[in-house]
Amino acid sequence: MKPVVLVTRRLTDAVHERVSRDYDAILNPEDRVFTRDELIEACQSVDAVLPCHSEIFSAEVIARLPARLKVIANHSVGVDHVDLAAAKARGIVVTNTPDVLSDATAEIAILCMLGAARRGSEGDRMVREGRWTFWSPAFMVGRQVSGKRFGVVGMGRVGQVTAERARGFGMEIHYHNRRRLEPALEKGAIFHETLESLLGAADVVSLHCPSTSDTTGMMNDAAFARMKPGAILVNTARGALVDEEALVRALTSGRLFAAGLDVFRTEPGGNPALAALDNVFLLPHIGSATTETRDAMGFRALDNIDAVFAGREPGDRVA
Ligand code: 8YV
Repeated sequence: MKPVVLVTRRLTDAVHERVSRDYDAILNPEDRVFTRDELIEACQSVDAVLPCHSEIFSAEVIARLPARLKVIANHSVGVDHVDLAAAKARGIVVTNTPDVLSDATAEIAILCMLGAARRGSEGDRMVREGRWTFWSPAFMVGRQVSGKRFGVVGMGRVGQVTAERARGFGMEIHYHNRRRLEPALEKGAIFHETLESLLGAADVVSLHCPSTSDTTGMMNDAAFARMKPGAILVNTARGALVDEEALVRALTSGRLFAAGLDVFRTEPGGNPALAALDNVFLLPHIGSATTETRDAMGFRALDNIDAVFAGREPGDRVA
């Protein structure tokens, strides 16, 4: 008898094929979003679940999972939607999908940076809505990022790849991280021991750290006040890192030139107060949304499930 694996969301055909070949797979081709109770119910008869960050495994949900469920193999690098302590306490293995989405997410971070710096949303809307009736050299002037300072908050895998892309624009890399990186990984980037120090130095601040109790709301009024006047904020990590009301204040007061955001406190949906501003470039949480990366994330999650059922330690265990 093959283990039963629940795939909560619609993944790529290649991933569906592999999971259906190797397991007794329960798929969701219509991509229906489970309510909390439906998620608990759907998990009752499975040995493994392969969820996305859209399925919240709170302590309460985890308490109601069946004893047969061995692994929550997330299709995401972020695991803030899973109460890791609760899973660990119940002996449920939790894994994520690092590395494979770093390139795709770095591309989106650069898109957000450029979209914000060069007023991408404003220009796109003007042309699209037939409001482009005037041109002048003084028109739609933005910020050039070439040669400026790119500040990375959280120099993990995604942060490092994004820094590498920013180097391509001749940007000087600054970063803040819990630990200083080895010189081989640092590649000349300037380490800031405190977030405050980084914020005061960077022309673009790009968030790449996980959302934890320590980082929630870290970009607040005080943080924006420390940023260089006219700086740019990029967030492709988690909406919870940013106090969005404080960000609206920083963007309307002119303290920040612009922001490029792929993630929000409320998803799906975003924040209407941010959406009302011209100087925000917005995307709907698509950092890892490329065919290559979606395949790789699904395969990586399946590698982790394979390991658990083969009695091996999964490569990407986080609990
Ligand atoms: C995914 C993400 O789009 O990996 C993460 O943490 O937020 C995104 O890459 C999403 O989680 C897909 O399941």
